[in-house]
Amino acid sequence: MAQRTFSIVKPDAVRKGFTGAILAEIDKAGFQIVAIKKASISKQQAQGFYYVHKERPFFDDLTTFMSSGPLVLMVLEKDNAIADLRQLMGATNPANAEEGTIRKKFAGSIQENAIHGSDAEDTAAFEIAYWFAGYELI
Ligand code: 3AN
Repeated sequence: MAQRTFSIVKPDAVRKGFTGAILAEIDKAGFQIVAIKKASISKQQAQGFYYVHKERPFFDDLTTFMSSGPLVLMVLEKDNAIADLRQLMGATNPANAEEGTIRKKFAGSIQENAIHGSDAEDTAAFEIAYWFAGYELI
């Protein structure tokens, strides 16, 4: 059944000019783009988004990085979207990412790793509602 997930082309990938190439990978993998917007977010907005990581040692660096420049926020839809996007992204650390994955091709480091994708149904619902209003998701 069609499922929605939330994704971000992170500031490192936007800065390096990889947005179009990453969107092409997402398109080729069969995802529909339900909603998309380019934005620059504040550190406070990044902290709210990543609050589950607030106790992790990398939280401050991560939220500084995510608010360091424009990014692209997306809601994507396909059958099995959450798991399929995670597979297309590859491992968090690009050094461990499989050949052909977005992180293998475009990520620079474990922090600046090109793309975000929700990891479960409850986080997808939270993340979609955090960045998009209902009227943007028709
Ligand atoms: P994923 O993005 O693969 O779901 P998470 O949820 O464990 O990975 O981590 C969220 C984000 O935090 C990652 N995308 C990455 O940018 C950053 N991150 C995760 N682990 C580390 C780490 N050990 N050092 C620095 N940044 C990290």
